[in-house]
Amino acid sequence: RALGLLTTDLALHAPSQIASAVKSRAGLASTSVIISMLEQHDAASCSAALQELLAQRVEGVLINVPLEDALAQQLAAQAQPTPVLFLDVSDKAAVNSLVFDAEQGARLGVEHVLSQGHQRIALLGGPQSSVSARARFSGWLAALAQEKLTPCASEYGDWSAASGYEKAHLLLAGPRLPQAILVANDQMALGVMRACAEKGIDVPGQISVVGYDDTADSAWFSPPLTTVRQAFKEAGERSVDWLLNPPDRELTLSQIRLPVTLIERLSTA
Ligand code: IPT
Repeated sequence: RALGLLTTDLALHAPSQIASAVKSRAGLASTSVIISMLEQHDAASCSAALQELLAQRVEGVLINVPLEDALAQQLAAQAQPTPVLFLDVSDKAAVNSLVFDAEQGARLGVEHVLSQGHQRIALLGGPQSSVSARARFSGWLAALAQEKLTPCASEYGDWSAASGYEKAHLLLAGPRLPQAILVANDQMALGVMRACAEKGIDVPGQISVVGYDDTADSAWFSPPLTTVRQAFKEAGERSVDWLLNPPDRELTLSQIRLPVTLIERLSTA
């Protein structure tokens, strides 16, 4: 048996940890996984990569690529009758999906820093081409607005630690430091902490930093990172289980929303 995994850049920690979980779980079911990695997420590249997987007679395809609703729906139609499960789409997309609750994740981060008494909060979002990055960012704004707050500064990175480092220098350039920075993923948070260290800004003494993902290395950052945990292993496992035993897809769409949790470590106080 074989499944297909169409994934975004595996050099990023989150997609690689999902791929790892998918491989392990499929292995237990004596199923191989054919991985196709996309560096570009345009319609033509996605469609061509999906076609190549289908040509290898996979019995289901998992798509972990940030996709707008229309393109996801188009790819699902292209794969018919092969079942497809999407991991990085909005919950408005009319496709089978298994996604983490971005609104909850954003709210958990905001509530955490507010509970520590911080009000001057800066935001470092992910790339605006990613639906999940946009959902986290708008979730932050909504949670802040509930407390009648707006961010004191905001920037967007590209998920990499390098972009976190670079954008942190902009967020830290104003006359008053933010009291907390909410970051859309742990890799960018790593870059933020490096920028703070270089400027002699103590984390968490002067600034609290909250990440997002809880990838395997985040407990080893210095200081260990407070972050919003997305259980990638569970997501990978459940995706494989779904694809190997899809519900009767003629009847309804499966839209599974996984909860996230706040992991409090030492980068916030
Ligand atoms: C999302 C990660 O949170 C982020 O760090 C980055 O790796 C991104 O993936 C890459 O697309 S998780 C995704 C399932 C929304």
